[in-house]
Amino acid sequence: MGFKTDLKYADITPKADYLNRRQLMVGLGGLGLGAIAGPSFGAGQYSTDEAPNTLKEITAYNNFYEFGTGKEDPARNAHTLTTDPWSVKIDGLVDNPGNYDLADILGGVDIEERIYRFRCVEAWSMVIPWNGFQLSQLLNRVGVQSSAKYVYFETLVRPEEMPGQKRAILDWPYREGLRLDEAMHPLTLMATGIYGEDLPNQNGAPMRLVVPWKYGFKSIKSIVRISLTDKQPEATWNMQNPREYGFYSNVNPRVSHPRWSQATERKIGGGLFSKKQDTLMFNGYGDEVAHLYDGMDLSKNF
Ligand SMILES: Nc1nc2c(c(=O)[nH]1)N[C@H]1C(S)=C(S)[C@@H](COP(=O)(O)O)O[C@H]1N2
Ligand SMILES: [Mo]
Repeated sequence: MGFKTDLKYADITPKADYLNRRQLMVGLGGLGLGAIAGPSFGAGQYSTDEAPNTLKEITAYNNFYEFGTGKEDPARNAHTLTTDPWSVKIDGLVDNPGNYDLADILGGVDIEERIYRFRCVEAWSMVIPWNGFQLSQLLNRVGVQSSAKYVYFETLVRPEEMPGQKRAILDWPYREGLRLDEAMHPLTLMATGIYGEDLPNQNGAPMRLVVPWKYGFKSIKSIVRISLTDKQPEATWNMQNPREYGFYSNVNPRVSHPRWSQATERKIGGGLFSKKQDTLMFNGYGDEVAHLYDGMDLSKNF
């Protein structure tokens, strides 16, 4: 039959490609062309040249259900969280499992600035200048065993300091997971700061994941456990409502959420009358990540 039932990234590349070239200064640093690329902040090979949101916007409008479900709740409530001392249990299919002190983790990685687009599944977005390290650096250090296929992450459970956890809004701890190749991708960041300052509590202090081509809920905050597994791990929103939230949850303007379109998004901070902007395939990171999903049908939510 002449009907095309599957949709692959190549079918939709021209537009995504064009937008991508414009918005990502891919490789400029490596080629030494940074100087003639015009004004740019960040200028790393993975940073967007779009204007970042203000620190106020980034820290006043959050999703962090451990501190309440309202967008202003995290800014109001997250001051109660103690982030020092902080340790992360790294276990599962690794050569060097253990409880790693935050300082120990930070001592073995390179902190960079990454200005990333950030797209929530609720159809709002921001541009955020993170500081952090490539997750691959930490994983390489602890030694991923060849049988590992996925990485699992957990947020702290401490209801005395996280008032949202006194109610079973979600099945705590907040959990997330990535396929190992996604976790090892150079775009995948463990963020420890914003605008050169320590990460504010409401943004997931002291260490949170940032996966810019996926919907924001994959970017789990205040991480206390990283586990290498050979089975697809549990993920909070996927478990809560698998029909609405897939395990992969790559940003995809062509696949509507069952209750709203994902074709456009509202950039926070644009004001009451700001126009919505088009949502980009893989949130604009298609050139970098589309190959991870070769053979997968992108006309479906998964
Ligand atoms: N532990 C935890 N991590 C979380 C969430 C949460 O409720 N708890 N919310 C997610 C969602 S839905 C989004 S959009 C982002 C929001 O990150 P931001 O507040 O730094 O913008 O965090 C994600 N990580
Ligand atoms: Mo979100």
